[in-house]
Amino acid sequence: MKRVITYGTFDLLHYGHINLLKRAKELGDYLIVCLSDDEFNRTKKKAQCYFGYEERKSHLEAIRYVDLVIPEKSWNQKIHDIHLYHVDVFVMGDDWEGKFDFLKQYCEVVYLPRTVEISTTQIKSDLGGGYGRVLNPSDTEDEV
Ligand code: C2G
Repeated sequence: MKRVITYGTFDLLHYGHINLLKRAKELGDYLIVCLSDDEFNRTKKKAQCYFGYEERKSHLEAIRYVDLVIPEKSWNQKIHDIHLYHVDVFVMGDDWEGKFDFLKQYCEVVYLPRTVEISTTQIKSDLGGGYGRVLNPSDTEDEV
């Protein structure tokens, strides 16, 4: 069984993410997604996720290409993960081209072309910044 791993935040899941996961799975038989948890995501200098870790995990687990979702808590866990899960292929989008070549001594490293026309940043911008999540809808003004 050829085991593939990839890492990411996958917030506001969109077809660019799905496209990456589909192609990653095509490189093997079993796809592990290491999902940035909320605390680590804050250190990645990303805006607060719209969806929390458990919600983002449930989204990924519903995708046919994904076999296992585990938490990413640090930049430095990749070598450990590769050994622990007997990973054969490490995959990332090519916005990370070269950044993980140090893993080549442990497994195959593949950078796949990003889906350039979509991004979470673009989605937020298109929504006009009204991006804050309303947790108690009763707090909002009734739409007229
Ligand atoms: N991606 C893509 N096309 C897009 C957007 C994202 O192919 N339009 C890919 C990225 O290249 C990445 C994966 O989808 O491989 C997840 O993207 P993010 O959620 O933005 O993850 P990132 O912030 O790159 O976190 O330790 C590595 C980090 O956790 C990677």
